[in-house]
Amino acid sequence: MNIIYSAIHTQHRPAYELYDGVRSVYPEVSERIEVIKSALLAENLGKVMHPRRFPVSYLYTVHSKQYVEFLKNKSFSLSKDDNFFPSYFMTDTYAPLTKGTYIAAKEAANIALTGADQLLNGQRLVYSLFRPPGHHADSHSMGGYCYFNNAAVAAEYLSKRGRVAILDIDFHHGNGTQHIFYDRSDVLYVSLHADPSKKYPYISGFANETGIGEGRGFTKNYPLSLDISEELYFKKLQKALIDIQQFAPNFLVLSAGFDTYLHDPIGGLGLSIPFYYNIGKAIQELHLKTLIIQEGGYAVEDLGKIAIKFVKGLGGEENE
Ligand code: OKP
Ligand code: ZN
Repeated sequence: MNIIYSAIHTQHRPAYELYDGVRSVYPEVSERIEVIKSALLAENLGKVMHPRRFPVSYLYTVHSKQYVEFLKNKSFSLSKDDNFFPSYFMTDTYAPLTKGTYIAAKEAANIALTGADQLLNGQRLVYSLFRPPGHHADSHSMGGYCYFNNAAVAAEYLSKRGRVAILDIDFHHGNGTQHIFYDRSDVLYVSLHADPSKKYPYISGFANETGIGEGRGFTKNYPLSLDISEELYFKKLQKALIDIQQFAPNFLVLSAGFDTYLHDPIGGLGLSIPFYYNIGKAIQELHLKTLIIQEGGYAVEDLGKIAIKFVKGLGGEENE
């Protein structure tokens, strides 16, 4: 399995987030990605490849030019240790800008696009391994550690060549991804996540959000109770997989967040490390060309073990 990776992510290093206006530790750290990369390599599950550079116009397919330029200019204008909270183009106070934010976020999109390209060139499974994550980033706004919506950029690119299903298994609902494709019938968005009446992003992810206009029926949300068992989680996952099967896509974009893990410091749905094999396996049984897109997961010490199980379930070792 190809693992698309670049060290540029380390340039994005926010000092803190604001929780109800109070500074608190920023869990979306560089080690997350490094730990996953080392673990997958140690288990011989893949080889690292570097991304191509795509023109910035690829971002304009899902984000407004005003938003992209704002982010770029603001980020470049900052000094080395600034941790800036803009008053515009943001949905919450969990996505500060730093000097390296634009370059890292742009590189994340390059990694997602490079992975998508490899699916078009015949790969069955590719892991686009990057940070910052993307699924909370909307067409005009950053939020929840996300700046550019990497899954959406990749899905949009793939949608020119076939039908695309996005399966989002991060602990948090991907409000940005949902919104970007909300009125479209050629890209299905299916998400399993913690009940948004209890957990971030609060504003969306309810079961009655199913799409609009032509997109009606092409958004599916499975909000989950915080004390869900693995057994019930698996049943919900199977429902989500049936939705995808019925849609009969050519490509699967998998927004893979590992913050559903039992010991995750900000998420935590009680899922154990071995259970990620079962999740991966169930998804593999769809037999779709699959692009793994990194979203959340903050239990740094265990992320490597989780990623190994997940990739093994997905059949990553059968690929060279
Ligand atoms: C990003 B992703 C705890 C509050 C956390 C923001 C969550 C962003 C999650 N300090 N709120 O979906 O993993
Ligand atoms: Zn998350």
